[in-house]
Amino acid sequence: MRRRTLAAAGSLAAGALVAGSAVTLAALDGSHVSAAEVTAATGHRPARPGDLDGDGRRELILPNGGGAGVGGHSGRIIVVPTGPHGPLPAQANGYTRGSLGLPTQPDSSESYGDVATSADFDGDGYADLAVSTWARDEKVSGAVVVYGGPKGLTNRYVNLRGPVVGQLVAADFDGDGKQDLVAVDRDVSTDGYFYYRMYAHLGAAAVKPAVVRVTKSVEEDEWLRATAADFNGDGKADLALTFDSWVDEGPRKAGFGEVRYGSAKGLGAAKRFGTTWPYGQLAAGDVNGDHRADLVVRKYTGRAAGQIAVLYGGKSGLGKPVAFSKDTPGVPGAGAKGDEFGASLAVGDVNGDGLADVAVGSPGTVIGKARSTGAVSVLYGTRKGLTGKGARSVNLSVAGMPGPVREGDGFGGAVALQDLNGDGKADLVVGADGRAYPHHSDVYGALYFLPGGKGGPLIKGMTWISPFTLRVKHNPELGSGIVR
Ligand SMILES: [Ca+2]
Ligand SMILES: [Ca+2]
Ligand SMILES: [Ca+2]
Ligand SMILES: [Ca+2]
Repeated sequence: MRRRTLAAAGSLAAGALVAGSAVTLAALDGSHVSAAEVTAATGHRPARPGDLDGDGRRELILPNGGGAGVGGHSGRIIVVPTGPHGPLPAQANGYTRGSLGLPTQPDSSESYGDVATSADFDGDGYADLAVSTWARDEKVSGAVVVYGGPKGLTNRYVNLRGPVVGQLVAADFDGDGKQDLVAVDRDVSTDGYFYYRMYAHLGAAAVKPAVVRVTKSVEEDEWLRATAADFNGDGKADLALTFDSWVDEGPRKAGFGEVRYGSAKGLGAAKRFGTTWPYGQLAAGDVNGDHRADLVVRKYTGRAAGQIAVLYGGKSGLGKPVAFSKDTPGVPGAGAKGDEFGASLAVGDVNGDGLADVAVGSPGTVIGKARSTGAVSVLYGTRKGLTGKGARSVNLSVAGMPGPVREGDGFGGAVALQDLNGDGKADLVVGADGRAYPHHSDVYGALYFLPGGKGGPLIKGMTWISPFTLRVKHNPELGSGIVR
């Protein structure tokens, strides 16, 4: 029924990941709540998401579903180790299904690593990685969880068979101190509905998922996206989903957002938070410091410049959407047609004041005469909520960034706010999957790491990650996604 080619689905799925998957604050809250419990049980403290080798600093993990692997394996995950100054691209490793010892079906249509998320599922002090995998053989399709260890990813895994995964989200939804995994369908099922699968307290063995129906397919090209955070502050993570649908890349025909609150019995019934806005990408974190996570979501505006909305968490759940755009006072630049403000979103505390901030990608932004060069805006959290005041904007023409800008760079097609240098402030990572290089005909893409600081992301201290600085060579789609 889906008409999109696999290649396109792969690259978009990786892009979609940016927006959404598991999260920053909620995941951290979840780990915090559970730490004592799990420590008592196992003698270990669960690792933060992304800290595969348990050294206290998370790695930069990149989906590279289109990356060529060895021995006929298509797709891989790239793990970039980190140090006190951030990512160390010269020490990066690429992991294919074959190199991890996962079940394979070497086949040109095989795909692995389009989407992924990280959490310490077995609570052993090493973060683990859930990765999507697709092949003609259904025994190989679905997702796998690869466990971490002192040297990073190990060859220990569990295979979670299922349909093609559009997104993976990890959080503790039932509050038992163990991380749960939600796998969202990429495609409509044979009965015409979209589902998600919930693997409760996954641990070190495969568990039978609860299969939950979300919505009926209405058009031919549709996305179901998800993120998780504790919006009502009851210590259990909640699942937010958005659905949007369109025909021939035209305006979205339908869409909604919904939230399902976590409870000891798992996720509750869906509550819609918008039926008039088609929503898209989403991310979450505590923007106003009231210990309840807030949801940030893209509002589709057709060819218009783009908007995002913040729905603040409260005792009884999410509040009403409050909109922000490039035209919000204080936000640099002015909204222009085709900017795609909100095409990627990330939430994290970049200036270290204890309140989460929001990074918004606008990969369609024109810089000078170069179309779709792209920009990223950073808006700050305050006790009164998100503000445009003091917002920053970064693009490849700014002094200190490795320009020159070129048409189609797509800077900001992916963003993440993750503490990669371990100083307690979230660092900004920006993907530019359209970045081409002189004298190279292929488009490889690039990523840019900007450390967090008191004044926001610091261009001084930038690390450039490209096919030329990364030990893993030849990376089409580099910068199309960043694993949460
Ligand atoms: Ca683990
Ligand atoms: Ca909750
Ligand atoms: Ca809040
Ligand atoms: Ca902040």
